[in-house]
Amino acid sequence: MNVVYSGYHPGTYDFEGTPKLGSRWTMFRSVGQDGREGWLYMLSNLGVLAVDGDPSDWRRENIKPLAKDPRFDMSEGSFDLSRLYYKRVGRFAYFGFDARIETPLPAHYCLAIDAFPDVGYTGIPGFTQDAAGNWVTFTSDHAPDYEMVFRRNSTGAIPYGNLHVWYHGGWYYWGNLEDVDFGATYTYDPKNHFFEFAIPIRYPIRSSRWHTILYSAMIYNSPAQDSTPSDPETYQEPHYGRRYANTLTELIEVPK
Ligand SMILES: [Ca+2]
Ligand SMILES: [Ca+2]
Repeated sequence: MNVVYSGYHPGTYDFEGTPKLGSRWTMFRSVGQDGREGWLYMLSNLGVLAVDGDPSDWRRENIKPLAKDPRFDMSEGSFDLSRLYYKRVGRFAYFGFDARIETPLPAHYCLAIDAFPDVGYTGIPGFTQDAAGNWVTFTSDHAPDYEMVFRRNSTGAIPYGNLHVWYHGGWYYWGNLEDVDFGATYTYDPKNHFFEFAIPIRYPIRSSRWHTILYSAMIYNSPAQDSTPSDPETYQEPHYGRRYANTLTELIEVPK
């Protein structure tokens, strides 16, 4: 289990484990005025979503999808997206989404996040690419400041989940989400066709309001194939290459 630094209070250090298995433990260290220290460990399994690729916990918690797109509206099932779930639990933001795998095609799943007004990536269709090299642009209404990019292989393995940040006019690779500095975790279960991840709320969504859209793409320079929430610029049939570049507009507000 990774351990991440999660806050500082006078006289108290607070650490929290990543929620891979649904459990959560918190470690407190306090130092008294006389210099003596005390430790407290807490473990909780109650009401916590498990990042295990099993969607049943979202149903058990009666969490409705944050965004929807029709199932089977993309002819290539390995790019079809439908339900996107979100729930904040404590210091973590949990996400889950349907990610069908029906053919040996690998895919990128990209979560674009507009966290700050008046700045972010918009791009020029067919000339500029998103953080994953996709021919995807946005409107200035919701220009993303962050992008999480997960690659799913044909076997269902997820070789990486990366965080990119838009900074001073360019995309920069920030790191792998499972690096200890981030303390995030992700899992995909090809039997359930369900992807889950959790990320500490301070990365990268610490602003008071933010909007997001999830889209699928080929792993090599393609437009967005399908998205949730639905976006009219996505496709019903696979499209490849820069001449099919698309501009996504339907970002949805995420409650904090
Ligand atoms: Ca789960
Ligand atoms: Ca769909």
